[in-house]
Amino acid sequence: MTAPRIQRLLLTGAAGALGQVLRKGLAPSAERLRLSDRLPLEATEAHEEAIACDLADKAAVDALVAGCDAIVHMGGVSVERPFEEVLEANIKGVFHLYEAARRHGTKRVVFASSNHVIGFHLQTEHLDADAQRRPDGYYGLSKSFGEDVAQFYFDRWGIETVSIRIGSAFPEPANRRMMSTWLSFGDLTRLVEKALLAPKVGHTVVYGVSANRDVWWDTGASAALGFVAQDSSEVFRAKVEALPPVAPDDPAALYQGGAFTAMGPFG
Ligand code: NAI
Ligand code: 15L
Repeated sequence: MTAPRIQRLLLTGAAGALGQVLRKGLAPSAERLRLSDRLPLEATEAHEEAIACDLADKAAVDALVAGCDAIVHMGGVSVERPFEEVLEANIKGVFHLYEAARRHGTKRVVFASSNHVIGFHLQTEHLDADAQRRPDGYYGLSKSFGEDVAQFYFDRWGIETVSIRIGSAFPEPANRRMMSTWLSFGDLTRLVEKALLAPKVGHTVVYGVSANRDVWWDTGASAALGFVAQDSSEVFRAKVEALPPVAPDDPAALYQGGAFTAMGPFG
């Protein structure tokens, strides 16, 4: 095994579903792994350290980032929620993170963006990373803002980012839409590793998706990082197609963002 090239890697959202996957999967990539979430966490391995932090707290995020040479930013609101919640965790949170990265000289960020940045495109469309953004809610808007913050901090301060528009990262696809959008945990981990270690990424936007039969997204940008998807939703096809059918005019069958396009209003 080659020696890790990152001295101290910060993983936000470490208590979340994908954070728990990456906590294990990224262990070989860094000498030290700093785990953070607003939920309490414990370091259980010699290479780990744990710091609780609310991303909405600018001073706390500044202290959290000190000493880290790279960040995998998975923390925040991960579904459609009222704007005020999304504002604190995702919009202020991503600004606090990059501002801290600038102050502390952090060189590379991997940002968990989402397919909900382009959620209002039809499922019949094939998109590359330059496709018009069509966010499908406050959550998608916050991820779109995060991508803009990443671009700005590269153009102005040279901090490199790979923004991964993650499709659906779950143990297995839960419905017909996810047959196209599914990203296996193994492929997620391999993609994040490449995003952390690939040379000269500037700000690159990639789609995070496995090698599914009917993918809606161009995967050239992730291939350029050296990523090769090893899994496919195809092995789950019979199970998913046994589920009750979805009406053709249901948002779940119409739009790339699926049900997110029809959520809200809140209150
Ligand atoms: P999750 O909801 O399981 O994990 C998010 C974590 O962020 C939680 O542990 C939560 O406590 C933490 N968090 C929330 N607000 C916070 C705050 N203000 N300060 C500090 N921590 C806070 O979500 P999951 O599925 O693990 O997703 C991880 C990231 O990937 C999220 O940013 C999500 O938007 C993104 N993503 C996930 C997809 C998926 O299919 N799982 C698809 C597209 C994007
Ligand atoms: C996301 O961005 C969410 O974080 C996740 O919970 C799923 O809903 C996923 O997108 C999806 O579109 O399937």
